[in-house]
Amino acid sequence: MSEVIATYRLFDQKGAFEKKAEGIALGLTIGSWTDLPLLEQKQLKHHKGRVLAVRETGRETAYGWEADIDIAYPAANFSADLPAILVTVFGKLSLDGAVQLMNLSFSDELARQFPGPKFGVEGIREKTGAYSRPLLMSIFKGVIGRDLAYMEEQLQAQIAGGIDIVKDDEILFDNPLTPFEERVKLGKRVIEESGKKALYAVNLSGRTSELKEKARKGIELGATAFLFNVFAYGLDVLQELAEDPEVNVPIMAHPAVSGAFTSAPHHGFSTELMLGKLVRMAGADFTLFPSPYGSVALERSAALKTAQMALEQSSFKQTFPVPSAGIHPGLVPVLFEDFGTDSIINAGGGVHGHPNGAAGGGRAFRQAVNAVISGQELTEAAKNNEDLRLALELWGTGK
Ligand code: 1AE
Repeated sequence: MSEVIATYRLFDQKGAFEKKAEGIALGLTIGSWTDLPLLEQKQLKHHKGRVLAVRETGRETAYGWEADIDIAYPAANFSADLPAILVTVFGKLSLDGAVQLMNLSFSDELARQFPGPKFGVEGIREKTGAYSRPLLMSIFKGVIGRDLAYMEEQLQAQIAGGIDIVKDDEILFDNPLTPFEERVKLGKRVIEESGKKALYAVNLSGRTSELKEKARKGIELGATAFLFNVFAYGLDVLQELAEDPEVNVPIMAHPAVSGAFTSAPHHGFSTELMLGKLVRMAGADFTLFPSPYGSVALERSAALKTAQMALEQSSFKQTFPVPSAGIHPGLVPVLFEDFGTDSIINAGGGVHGHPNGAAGGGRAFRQAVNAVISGQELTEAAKNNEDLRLALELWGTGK
């Protein structure tokens, strides 16, 4: 049967969870807060949510005892799009105090309605020519209020330092000093002049109704990737872009705003569901999320589960996990240990803040990656690699 199974985390008194689960299964489908005497048996059979499991975890929290419950919702209740699915499984329930939506499992028939990434990990490796190592990504920094000449200098330095992908800062929107189309042209020219296979993810921003046209125009002018603030727009907008055959460049999902839905310990969506599973289904080729040890830290288990959901075996191509924020070369060994080769090391301050500028920052990261691959300690590698030495001196090693 085509259905979606929702896993919730509930908080209540011990032994109260079966009744609560039944209340949710009925309340989010054909029931109400009071008995509806005219419910038909046929309706109940075809449309009521089914409680599949109730697992008390044995943990006591500030909101009471904890339990995870699974409820299956028949696909007959909703249209095959994420807005309808999210409202079905978590609509009014999300407003009802301490409750978390931890995961969603889609039947194959339902999953087939979603695009997944167009390029995924393999496609991005082909585009950048970078195999058997994590990719390196950096972020334009301090660009607001600066002109194209400043961006050009930054882009040249980042690419010269060996960065594979450069992205706009998520807070850089269309503006008179560095308009979208001019940034795209600049990116294309600088990358071509470098002779490298780097990508530049320009921030696709503006009104929702203008995005597709803007994306097409960007591609016509040479855009190689788009950065997209998916949680300010909604997952369905990402899906619309990913499904458009003319939007034939990778899309990078930025986590800005997602914390408003995911960060509370007993409320909202799990991080891994939003930033791992759903952005992948909706078509993101990359997913950025806070690393467990940077400046905007995410709990380690949530960061690891996010990467796992982005990469795990499924009918969709793999989405590249990009643990980010506060990353510097001294963190490369722990990034490797936690996220492995199929991940992207992403840094803004950790590239541009290097004493030898962004080129030095890029080189320091590459030296750190090479050291880890060859089984060398960073402090040992730093003896023969000046940029790495300077980075470690400035930011230290490890978490
Ligand atoms: C979680 C997203 C990180 C991001 O977009 C960003 O701009 C990070 O900057 P740094 O590396 O912390 O300077």
